[in-house]
Amino acid sequence: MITMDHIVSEGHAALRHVAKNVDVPLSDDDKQLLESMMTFLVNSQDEDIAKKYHLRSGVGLAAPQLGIEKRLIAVHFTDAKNREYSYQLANPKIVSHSVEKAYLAGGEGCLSVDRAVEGYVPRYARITVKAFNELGKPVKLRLRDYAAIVVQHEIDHLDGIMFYDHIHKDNPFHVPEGAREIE
Ligand code: K1U
Ligand code: NI
Repeated sequence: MITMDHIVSEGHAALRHVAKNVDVPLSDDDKQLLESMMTFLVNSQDEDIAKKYHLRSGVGLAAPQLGIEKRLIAVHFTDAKNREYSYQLANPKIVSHSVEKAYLAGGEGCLSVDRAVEGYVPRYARITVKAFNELGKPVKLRLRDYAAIVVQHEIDHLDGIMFYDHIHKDNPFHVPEGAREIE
């Protein structure tokens, strides 16, 4: 079972490397890894389990956060419209995106960052992602707003990018022209 002990923190090289694509069909090891990443997210959102195992709550996790440099991510959350997003993805790729940007009003956090980092993190408001699911089936996801932001945060982990790399250096609360705030 994945716990916080398995999650690497800032300073670990895996968080700054470009991760490698995995073979499709997925190996049993990669399938198992995706499944345990999803179980971590589900557990982390369960008050009792999270308390028992000292888990920080997460909506997404990328393999490099476990020190594993593979292009695998899991996301699990509901958006403001109560739509559920629960995906295990291999080799995710943003194939198109909006010009419009969006950012979370409260900024972003990261399970690999044990400190609060203030500032807006502008990202594409809408993205289309191609990937393979846990069964090795190709999937195409059209995501917007919060869902688009979470998936971009996770794909960034596969490219060695941390959320604060996107924060304006001189004015962390700078709003790029036309960017939309998401509550
Ligand atoms: O990748 C990670 O470190 C997980 C991170 C993902 C993320 C955070 C903020 C914006 C986009 C993506 C987290 O899940 S931090 C925890 C979090 O945002 C959250 C947890 C429970 C409920 C609601 C949000
Ligand atoms: Ni993160």
